[in-house]
Amino acid sequence: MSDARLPSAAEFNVPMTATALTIAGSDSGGGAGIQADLKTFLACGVHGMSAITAVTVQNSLGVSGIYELPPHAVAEQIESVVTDIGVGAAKTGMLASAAIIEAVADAVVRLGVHPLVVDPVAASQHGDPLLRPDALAALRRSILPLADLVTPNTDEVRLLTGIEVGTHADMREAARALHAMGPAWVLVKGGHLTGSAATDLLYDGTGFTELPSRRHGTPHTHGSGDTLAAATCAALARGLDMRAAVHSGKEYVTAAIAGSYPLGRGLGPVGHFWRVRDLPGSVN
Ligand code: PXL
Repeated sequence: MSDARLPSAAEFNVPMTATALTIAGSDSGGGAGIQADLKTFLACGVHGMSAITAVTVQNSLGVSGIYELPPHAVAEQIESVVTDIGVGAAKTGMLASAAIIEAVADAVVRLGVHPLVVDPVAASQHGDPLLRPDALAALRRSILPLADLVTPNTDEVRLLTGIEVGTHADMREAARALHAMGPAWVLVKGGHLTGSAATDLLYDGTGFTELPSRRHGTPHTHGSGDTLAAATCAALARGLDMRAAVHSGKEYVTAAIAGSYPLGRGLGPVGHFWRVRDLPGSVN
């Protein structure tokens, strides 16, 4: 359904309702991926939409199957919602393959999807790969230059830059290296570092801002990275500037981690309910 005469994003519907689009994979266990993003969008007050890249077969014990969608099907989902409903902000999560990455990058450019938060998802919390190894180069080349914000954890930093982050100085070096790959803003997440504070580092090419928060000693943090990126995306869709949006995203995910809960026999999810939890029979 491509049409070379498509109008620019400014000519598409400017929605009265704040809208956000997630371009990501489905988690059948409901804790991460598309499911985490849509719950986050709801809790953060925006109308959530999805372009599914892959369906994972997954529960609290891990990922046992991945079914990728055809790249053109991913692009068509993006085009469909952009050209009718309008997209106030978008985020990417699991992109699975180089072919899907190229299709997403092409659609983002052609349709003027903006602002774009890129969570460079490479693996699940159990270590199950969610990105083909040959797709890393495509992520670097085709998606990072389109990102208004990229939100890697320390494992993703190593894959993208080769930098092994162990200290705050390493985080700064990594932020500089990532910024040189094209994104306007970089948020290096320090949650995997040891220490009592889970400090993240925000960098816009000129100044560093450290975003400390209390570390919660729970193993049930499945979907926390997706949730941070989605909450930041929702805040951008509601018109906040990047710095305020990242603070808002961090506030939402920190409370969601504090409200995480065990589920199944493995790793439970973060609690997305905390802004809507005073309902009879709610989970927490
Ligand atoms: O949390 C990263 C992530 C993203 N997307 C999907 C996932 C996961 C982690 O398991 O399953 C679909």
